[in-house]
Amino acid sequence: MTPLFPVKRLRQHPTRQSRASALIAVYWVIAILSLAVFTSAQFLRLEMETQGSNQWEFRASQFADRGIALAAHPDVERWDPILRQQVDGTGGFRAMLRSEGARINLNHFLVSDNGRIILGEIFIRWGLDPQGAAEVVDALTDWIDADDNLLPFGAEGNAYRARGFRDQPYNRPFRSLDEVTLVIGFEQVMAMAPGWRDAFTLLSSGPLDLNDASPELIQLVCQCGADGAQRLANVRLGSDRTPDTQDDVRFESVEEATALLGIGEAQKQALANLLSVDDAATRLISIGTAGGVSVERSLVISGRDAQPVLLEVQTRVLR
Ligand SMILES: [Ca+2]
Ligand SMILES: [Ca+2]
Repeated sequence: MTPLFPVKRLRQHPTRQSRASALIAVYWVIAILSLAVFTSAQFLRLEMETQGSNQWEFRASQFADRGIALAAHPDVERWDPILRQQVDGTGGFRAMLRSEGARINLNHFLVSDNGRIILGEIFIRWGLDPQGAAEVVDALTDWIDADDNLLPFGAEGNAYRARGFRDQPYNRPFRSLDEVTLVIGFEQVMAMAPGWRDAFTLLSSGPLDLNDASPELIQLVCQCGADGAQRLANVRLGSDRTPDTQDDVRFESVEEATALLGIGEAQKQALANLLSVDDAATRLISIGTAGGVSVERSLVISGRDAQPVLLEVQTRVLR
C-alpha cells in the first residue's frame, strides 16, 4: 500500500504553489496600482503644466497684440521705444516694422529671365545640385504660366495627371505659399531648406527692398560679394551700428544702395526690375512674452500710412 504521505505531499504542494501565486499576484496588483498612481500623477502634472502654459500663452498673445496695435499706427516710427515695452512683472512685447519687400516675391521673380536665374542660384545655395535647381525653377514657371507648353525641365498637365492630379498646375500666379508645395520637385527645396517660407512672399510689390532685405538675400539677388552686401547692411544701421534706432539710414533710391555693392553697370541694368527701396507692403512683427512663453504675431498690411489693407495674419508660439 502506498502510504498516505505522498498524498499529503501532493495536497501540500498545490497549497504552497497557491500561496506563492497569490503572493506574486499581490506583488502584481501593487505594481499595477503603483503604476496607475504614478501615471495619474504624471497626467495631473501634465494637465496642470498645460493649463499654466495655456494661460501664459494667452497672456503672451495679448502682449503681442499691444505691440501690433502700436506698430500699425502710422505716426509710430520703427525706432520708437514705445514698440519695446515691459508691461508688468510677467512680461511685455517687442514689435518691429519691416518691409515685405525684404522677402523674394516668387510670382515676380518667376516672370523674368534674370529673376529665374537668381531663384536657381538660391536653390543651389540651399543645397540643390544645378540640375535639380533648374528642374524646380522650370516647374515653378510652368505652374504659373497660362499655357501648357512644357519648359525643358518643367512640369505641365501631363506630369501632374500621371500622378493623379487632374487640376494641376493651376496655370496662374501663386496665391499662397501652400500652393508652392504642390509643384513637382519643390519637395527637394523643402527638404534642403525647412525655413524656405521666411525667404519668400507673394504680398510685396515684387522687387527686393534693399532697405530691409538681409545681407544674405542681397548677396544672392545682386550676385555681389558678401563684403558688399554687409557694407550696405552696416550703412543702414547708422553710426550706432544698432538696428531700429533713430540714426538708421533709409536709402532714397536703388542707385544710392547699389553703389555700395561693388557691382558693374551692366549688372545694375540687369537687376533694374528686381530691386526697390520702398515696398508698399509692411510686415508688423510683435513678440509678446509672459511667464517665459513667447508668441509671435505677424501682420502684413499695405498702405500703412494712408488706407491700410490687411493682407495676412500669422501667429506662432516660439519654443
Ligand atoms: Ca503652365
Ligand atoms: Ca541705428
